[in-house]
Amino acid sequence: PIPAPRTVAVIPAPMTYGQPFMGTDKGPDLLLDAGINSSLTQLGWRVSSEPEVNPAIEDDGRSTPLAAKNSVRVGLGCKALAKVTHRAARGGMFPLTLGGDHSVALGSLAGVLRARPGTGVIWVDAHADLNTPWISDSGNMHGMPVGLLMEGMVPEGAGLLDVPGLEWLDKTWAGEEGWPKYTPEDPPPRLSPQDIVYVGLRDVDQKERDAIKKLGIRTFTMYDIDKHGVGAVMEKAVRHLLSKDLNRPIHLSYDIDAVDPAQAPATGTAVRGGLTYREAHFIAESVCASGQLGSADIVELNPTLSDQEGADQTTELGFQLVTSFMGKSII
Ligand code: NNH
Ligand code: MN
Ligand code: MN
Ligand code: MN
Repeated sequence: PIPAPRTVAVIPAPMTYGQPFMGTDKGPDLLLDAGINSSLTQLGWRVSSEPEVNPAIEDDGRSTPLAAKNSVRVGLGCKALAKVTHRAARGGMFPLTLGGDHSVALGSLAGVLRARPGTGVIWVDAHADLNTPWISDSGNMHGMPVGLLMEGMVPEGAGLLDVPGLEWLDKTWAGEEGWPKYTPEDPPPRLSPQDIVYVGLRDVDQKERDAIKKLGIRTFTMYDIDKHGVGAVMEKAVRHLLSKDLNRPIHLSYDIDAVDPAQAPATGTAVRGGLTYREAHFIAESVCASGQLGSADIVELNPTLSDQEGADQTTELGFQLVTSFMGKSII
């Protein structure tokens, strides 16, 4: 681990085109206005406050028959974000992405994986986000960040070059400022099935379930949390990633919809039967306690989808989850 004080790059990524509702773009400002930077400073971090990654990328009019809505806006927005997290991670910083809908993880994780190819991922979510434009039922790209980076998910004979906006993830990409072309030593960022664990799943599409089984991805669903308790689940989840290499960095992607709608009503795809307030925090605390957390996302806060009380409550929860995984301890 990098000696203290470590530096966190706080990156606002107000993306909302990865899902059907406006309002997810409000997330970063809500978390920043709640004082996330000063809380991080109090926790002993040096804070590098990054400029907002512009969500207002023009749609250039290219369309695709594939199921990938707003692929240009999402794809180019994620490319811009990938450059920022890549530079931060290369510089030894902790890239903390404030979403935005979960499509931003395609960018944040691509940048982190390129800088730190051995990274293991903990995906805390009601959903698996393992869709691709070839299998998605909804076409919403917030359901695809894992699928688009996962080896074995793009069908034989197809490629990411076929999706307008995602050319930068294709092996034939020509390179540009901040994101050079790929070489055998510096291949396109990809995840292997054993490099990710899911925690909190309870709403998984049929084709995602087929893929999870076929690829052998490790999952800890709400059933597992009910059966074994969140303590045992997190012990197994962290061990699964670190058994390959005790020193590998961990990326935590935290979708607020993993938490029960009673605690987190202000989100686009709330699903009943989620994490309790303490389970949600325990997950954040135990990833922090692994000592290997090197980057993270907090996503899917949408204040326009509930009343003011629910929006405030969900913002406060997201804020507290960030302080928990960034090192706040109870004593
Ligand atoms: N699986 C669904 C889809 O791909 C829902 C995804 N929604 C999310 N993901 N909120 O976290 O459309
Ligand atoms: Mn703003
Ligand atoms: Mn998600
Ligand atoms: Mn989700």
